[in-house]
Amino acid sequence: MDSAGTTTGFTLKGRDGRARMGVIATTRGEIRTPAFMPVGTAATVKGMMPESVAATGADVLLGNTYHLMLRPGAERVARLGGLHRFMNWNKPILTDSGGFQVMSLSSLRKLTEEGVTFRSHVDGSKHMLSPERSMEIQKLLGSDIVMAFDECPALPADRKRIEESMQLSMRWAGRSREAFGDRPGHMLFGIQQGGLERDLREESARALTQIGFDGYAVGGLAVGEGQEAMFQCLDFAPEFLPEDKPRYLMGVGKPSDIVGAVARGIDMMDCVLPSRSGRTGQGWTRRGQVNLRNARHADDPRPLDEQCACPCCRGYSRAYLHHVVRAKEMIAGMLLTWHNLHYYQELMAGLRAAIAEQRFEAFRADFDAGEALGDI
Ligand code: PRF
Ligand code: ZN
Repeated sequence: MDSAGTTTGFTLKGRDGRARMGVIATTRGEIRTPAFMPVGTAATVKGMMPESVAATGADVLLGNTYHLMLRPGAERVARLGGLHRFMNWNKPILTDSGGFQVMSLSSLRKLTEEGVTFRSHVDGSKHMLSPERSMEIQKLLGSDIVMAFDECPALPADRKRIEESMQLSMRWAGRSREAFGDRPGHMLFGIQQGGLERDLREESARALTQIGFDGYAVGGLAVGEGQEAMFQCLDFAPEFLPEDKPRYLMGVGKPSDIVGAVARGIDMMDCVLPSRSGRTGQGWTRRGQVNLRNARHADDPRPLDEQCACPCCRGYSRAYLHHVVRAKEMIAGMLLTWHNLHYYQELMAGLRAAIAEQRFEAFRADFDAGEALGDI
């Protein structure tokens, strides 16, 4: 309970090895952790009605400062009652702060101590983001969990570049905290940077902890280093962060990345993979990735995943999915996105139950065996 009587915050409910299970309370409902957040970049999870996203079991969505400031504009969303009302999603929303997307999507970027100026990838118009403006936009959107404004170099990068970038992000984290102020019922997360370097991850965690946040993200991973290097970094990076606050691994990942990250003490993740790959004909199952474009599915009456209770698997055959993927019908992306998000949420529910019941390693062995078997 904070001074305004609002109950927000993280309760750790169970552990198994380094894996953790808990709940984040927000004013718009609980987020069960480990949590996977579907990505709703442009005020929509592409191809899904919000009630369908909720039906997959998602407790929280991710929104993007960068995209929404460009189109339709944060002030407009605020006039229309905020992002929840605008997109008809009444559960919690976490918004990313924009720095990472500016670096990967916009053109003519200029990075200074103050912030970053850039041109929109939509219409070439000129914009500015700084810690202060990012906090203002995320407030206009009405985000429940606000991310600090940071910067993240693509890997590989030399140590000097990673160190200077991390230190800039830590100064921006201080300015983000200052600009966010005291907003009962809303949480602010800091973002650890430092590439794959142990001492820089430690320095970053110390700087963030000193500022003090409601949660802590591990940023700067899944940017080209590969799973093995990412896991090596996750063997130390999360443990520098406070134990009693949620830890969020940004932009990860495929199901095996998620299981490996949870094993290493991560509580939250987000990724476009289940939704984006659904739109290109990919299904994710207990037996790994299935490409529905493949001719072997053309006469197959079985569902994509025999064990799945989602509307796609209950109502449609692989043959049908193959047909609508090939014919580029909208329902292909809709059904596969639904299945993929459902599969991801089932995976998270399985992880949470396994941690609660102290059988995480058995769950992980089963998961690995399923992926190793492959689709048959
Ligand atoms: N910072 C922010 N958003 C992000 C990242 C980051 O480092 C990543 C890295 N995987 C994804 N999204 N602000
Ligand atoms: Zn399914």
